[in-house]
Amino acid sequence: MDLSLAIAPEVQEALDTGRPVVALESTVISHGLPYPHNLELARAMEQDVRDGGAVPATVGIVAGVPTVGMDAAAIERFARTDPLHRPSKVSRRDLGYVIAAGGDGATTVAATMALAHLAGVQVFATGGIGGVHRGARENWDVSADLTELARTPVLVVCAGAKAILDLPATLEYLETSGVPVLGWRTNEFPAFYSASSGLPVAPAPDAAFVARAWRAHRALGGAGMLLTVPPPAEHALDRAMTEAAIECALRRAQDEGIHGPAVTPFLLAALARETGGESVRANIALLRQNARVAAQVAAAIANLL
Ligand code: PSU
Ligand code: MN
Repeated sequence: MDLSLAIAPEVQEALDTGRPVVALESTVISHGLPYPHNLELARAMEQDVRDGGAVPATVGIVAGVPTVGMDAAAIERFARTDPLHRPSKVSRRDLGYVIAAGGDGATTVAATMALAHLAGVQVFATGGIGGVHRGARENWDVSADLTELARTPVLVVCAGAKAILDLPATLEYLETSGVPVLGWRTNEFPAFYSASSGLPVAPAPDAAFVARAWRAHRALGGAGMLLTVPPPAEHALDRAMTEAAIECALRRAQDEGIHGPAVTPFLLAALARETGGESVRANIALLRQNARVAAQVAAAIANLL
């Protein structure tokens, strides 16, 4: 079946000539960070990818059109997050609906992977993936990011899973799904706002190594892969303080009856308030670092071919 996918000319040209491309998601713009930090961040990440020698492709549904490589005007519109005009949060299951409805949709990790793969983009940089929520034993809240990693061949560069999640359960899920979890110069799974979680990952020394592991994984029929990058030390948050703020945010989400796709944006906003904006600064710093690492990795993959 045919689907019209809009690929920015610059992105298409890079793909045609085997040059590195890095996909970026739009949920983090429309639902993950407050305005105007989100707009600055979206622009800065594109520049970080360029500085690393790759072409950025911000992904979203723009007026019903799945788009790989959003233009500046679309990115600006997606950053204007007043409740009346905010693009909806689009995960894998929502793609068809938003395309049919002709609206704007900000794509999550899962939906961004799906569109990136369709366009032929192999590397994608984000902040933290969704995962198994705390309390999943009762509420079954497991992000579609995990099922997407199990089926769609895209290498996702991130700072682990958000600390608001159940990290051991998230790693178990990834293991069951055959999703490799590599650590960028670390053997510990990053906890998003801090570098350490006490959980193991397979250390990768450099981009060339990651590229070789990716090629072998793909050749053996594997799908998604994670490269986890510890957040920059100077912006990492104190773990005890973060944990207390998370507990508080989780209680509030429960009291207010927040569920479904609203949970993650609610918790991120609550955490930003609890930490006096520290979590937003940390989030931005690690997103930018991930964009730089992803550009290096995309270049190393292009060099293998
Ligand atoms: N990482 C961030 N901020 C975010 C997200 C990730 O730093 O806003 C978004 C991503 O788009 C991710 C989504 O895919 O949260 C997960 O949502 P859910 O748990 O509802 O699947
Ligand atoms: Mn969920």
